[in-house]
Order: sequence, then C-alpha cells, then structure tokens
Amino acid sequence: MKILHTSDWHLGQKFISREREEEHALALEWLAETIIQENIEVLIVAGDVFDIGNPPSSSRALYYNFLKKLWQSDCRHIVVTGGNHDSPQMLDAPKEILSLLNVYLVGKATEDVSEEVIVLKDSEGMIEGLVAAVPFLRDQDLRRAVSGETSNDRIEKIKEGILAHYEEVGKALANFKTAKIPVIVTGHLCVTGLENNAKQENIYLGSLENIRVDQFPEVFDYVALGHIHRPQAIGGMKTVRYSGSLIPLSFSETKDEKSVTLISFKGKEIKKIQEIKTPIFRRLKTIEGSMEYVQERLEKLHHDYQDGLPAWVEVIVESDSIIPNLNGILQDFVKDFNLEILKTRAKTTQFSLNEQGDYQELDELEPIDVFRKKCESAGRPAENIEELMNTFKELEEWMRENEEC
Ligand SMILES: [Mn+2]
Repeated sequence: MKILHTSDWHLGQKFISREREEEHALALEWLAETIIQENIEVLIVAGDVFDIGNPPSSSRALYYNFLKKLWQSDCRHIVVTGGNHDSPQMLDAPKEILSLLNVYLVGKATEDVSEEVIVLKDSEGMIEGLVAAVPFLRDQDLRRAVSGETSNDRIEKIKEGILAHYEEVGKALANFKTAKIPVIVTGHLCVTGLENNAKQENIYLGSLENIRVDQFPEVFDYVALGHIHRPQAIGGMKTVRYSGSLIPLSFSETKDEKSVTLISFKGKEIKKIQEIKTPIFRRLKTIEGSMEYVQERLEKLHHDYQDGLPAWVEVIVESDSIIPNLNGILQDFVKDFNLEILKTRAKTTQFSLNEQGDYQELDELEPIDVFRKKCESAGRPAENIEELMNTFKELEEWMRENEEC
C-alpha cells in the first residue's frame, strides 16, 4: 500500500500582507498530479490545512477542487486532521458529505477516541489498513483547569493528557486484527528525540506539548506528524516523521527543502520511505551583507530566476553609518528585476559608538530579554522575576502554538 504523508499547507496564509494563493494553487496541482502518477492509495494530511480559522472562500475552493481531482484516482482514502491553525468546526462542517467520497475528517479530538480510528477498506470491503487520526490536542480537550494550579502543574497535565490520549487510541485498536495491515497514527504537536539533538533545529525546546519519540504506543507502524515545517525523521526513528510544510512559509524556512513523504508498505512491513521534493514555485530569500554585496546578490537572484513567480526578498544591509532612504534606493535598484523586496532592515555599527557604551538594537534582543530588563529596571525582587519569567515563557508558548507553525 502506498501512503502519502503531508501537512501544514496553511492555505489562506498572508505573508507580509501578500497572498500566497498562486503558490498554493501550483503546489496543490503538483500534489494531485504526484498522487495520480505515483498511484498513491492513501493520503494523510496531518493538520494545518488552513492558516486561519475563517479562511477566504478562494482558499476553501482550492481545497475542495484538490479533493475533487483525486476522485476516481487510485487514491482510495484521504484522511485530514485539524492543526492548531484550523478551526475544528470549519474543517468538520462537510464531514458527512465528504465521507461519501472516502475523505475522512477529524477536526478535533472526539470524546470517544474510537471515532478517531479510520478503518480503510478495499473494494471488497476487507480492512486494508487503520489510521488513528489524532488532531492537534487542545488544552480544553485534554483536561479541566483547576484553580490555583501553577504553570508547571499545567504543563505536566497537558503532557499527561497527550500521552493518555495516544494510549487510549492505541487501545481502541485492540478489536482489530492488526498483524498484517499498516497501522498509522497522526499527530500535530512537537515530538522530540531521545536526546536533544542539535540537528533538530526547528524543534522548540521546552515547548509545552513536547512528547518523546518513544512515547507512542508500539502498535503503530508509522507516525505521521505535522506542526514543524522542516521535513525530518525524529530521533533516528525513520518511522516517526514530520513531512514538513508544502511551501516555505517564512523567511526562516528558505533553506529548507520542501517535500512530501511516500511510505510504501507490503502488508505490515515498510518497504521504503521516500521524500518527494516539492518544486519551489516562489523563492523566499534573505540577503544580508554590505550594500555592495546585497546589490550583487539581488542581481544574481534576478539573473538566476527569470521565469516563474517573482522571488520575495528580505534584505539586511550592514554599514558603518546610517544610509538615508535605504528602502527607496533598493526598491529603485530592483524595479526591473523579477523579484520584490518585502522587508528592508539596516544594521549599523554607528549606534554602538554613541555615549551609551552597551547600546543594543532592539532587533538583536529576544522578547524575553526585553521583559527581563523591564522587570529588573522596575526593581522587582529576584524570585518574583523568575516567576514572572515563567509566566512570560508560557505566554510565548501559547502564542507560538497559536500562530507560528
Ligand atoms: Mn501547526
């Protein structure tokens, strides 16, 4: 059985006020063609189909038209789970009608976990695989808040709740004969390796919803993850993977190669796991250096990518002194190029020479550093500051969970 794993489409994303629709349309067209050409039988989308809870109608049309393209292809089953960006209600709304087309939706955790188990049947009605379609698990799906609990209690309870949910969904498979068929589980969360691996860059260390790679019940042959946008296997386990996002979604992802993951099963055994590279329909680039260097790179970028959608560029210019009208100069420089500068920033050393010896640019500081300095300047006692820092970290986590990936 050939299974394709993808996640984090983020349809409807706005990027520095630009629409991504052209790129998404091209990427979904490519994906549908790939599924048809590779004779994929099962498609799994592990969360964050949409970027926002109430996406524009054009993004919804993209999604439905994509599903329609697979109708009558070899792709017999499509499983879509909700991510932290998706509105569960919105995703689940067409659940009944789409189930007639073998598209199974699980927008949010269900009270009875057995409802998350999708039974894949072949044309003769025989069970050919199982997918435990676990969506992003929200705090309120996992536990009731107890007044007076500390933030650490809360984090521990969320983790316990996540593990309990996976345990339960594993147990719900006990009624099936799983010895000869693929058994897959999905997740939209942060999973870490056994040790903190430097290679695992995109993992948010200390994130609230971290669970370890070895904590999934053994009944699962493959764990299809979403949430982290860089494709990667976790902790040396080839069978626990993030497929990564379909297109680069921020300037920090410009070095990632984007891909979808093809898993070929023979019976229960995984024969091959392959990354199929996604074509880049629009380049996102960060160029940093002196004015001369930046202009050189912009010319090269224009020269190298004449076709296709104009690249989107972030420019950081380093110089000894302030360059007046920097953005104007650069915009003028690229006006006939097949690229657009969306963001310009200056990094000058001038400021460090003024009377405050330890002057730091706000851009160089992390929000938490600024918060600490603020607490210190307000003369808060040290233990009070630590408690406030924890609360701040929690708030940052929450924002990350709800916005970033
Ligand atoms: Mn996500």
